[in-house]
Amino acid sequence: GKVRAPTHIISTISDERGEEPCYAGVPMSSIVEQGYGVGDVISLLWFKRSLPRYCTHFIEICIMLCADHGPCVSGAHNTIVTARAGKDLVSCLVSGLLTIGPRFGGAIDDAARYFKDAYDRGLTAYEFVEGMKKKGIRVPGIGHRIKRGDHRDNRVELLQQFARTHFPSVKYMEFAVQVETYTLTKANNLVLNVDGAIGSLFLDLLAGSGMFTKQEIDEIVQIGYLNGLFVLARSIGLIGHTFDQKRLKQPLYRHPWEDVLYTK
Ligand code: Q5B
Repeated sequence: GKVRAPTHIISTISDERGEEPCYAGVPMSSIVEQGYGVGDVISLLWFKRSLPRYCTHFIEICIMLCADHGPCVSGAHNTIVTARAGKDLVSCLVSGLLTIGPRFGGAIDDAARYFKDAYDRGLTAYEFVEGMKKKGIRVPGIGHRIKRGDHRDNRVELLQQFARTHFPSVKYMEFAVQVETYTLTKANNLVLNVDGAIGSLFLDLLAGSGMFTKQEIDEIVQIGYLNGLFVLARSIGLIGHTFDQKRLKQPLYRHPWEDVLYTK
């Protein structure tokens, strides 16, 4: 019989060889005719399954709420400086994206990992936070440069409100709120931030939707899918900042001397 030469690539999420491209087996015509949204496309290409409408709606809300947070955050700042240096769209975008990490926007996966581990082990918020402190690790998903206990992040409240109305269970979110209640007793800026809200609520989505096995949830959390939501969302804003600077014909950026402490 014929022996198939071993392939160099294995791919399981999409196939463009037939009449029309398919995402996780769903043909493009169905995606359009059935009115799928970007949340459905993310479900197919990232999770390889169609998720219930409340889940895809939640994903879309995350994308919309994280699309931009003004010109002053790390990502937008880098993109603006790069655009003003006359660089092309892709360079402007990636220079902003490269700031996404454990301090800025990229704490969603770690927030999910630590909240899940602590909740599943039955730790109290106090035990969890103090345990992290002993290890010298900042609690991912907690803390913000401008948000405060008395000036909460409205995005967090919107996500929580949606989940309280539509999710079968919000146990991980409730744990994150207990953590926030405790951290706020330490400092007023140690609020549950947008990364922590998405991290904890995505755990609730994974655990409560009945669409994932325990093993699949562990794999998703371990691989780290969730920072992808921030990266994808913020790309929208970073592209916007690039166009904005070019439209405004802004000159090369140079940081003012007065704002630098030159010292030995
Ligand atoms: N302390 C976010 O810090 C920030 C602590 C903590 C225990 C914590 C910090 C942090 C975890 C990472 C995280 C996502 C760096 C943030 C985002 C998207 C965004 C951004 C935007 C958007 C802020 C002062 C004292 C120190 C620290 C202690 C601080 N955080 N202790 N656990 N988590 N969080 N990132 O204000 O005793 O004085 O040494 O790393 O979740 O990125 O809008 O800007 O949409 O674009 O710089 O919303 O919280 O405070 O570093 O001066 O710390 O608080 O140990 O204690 P700050 P620091 P001490 S959302």
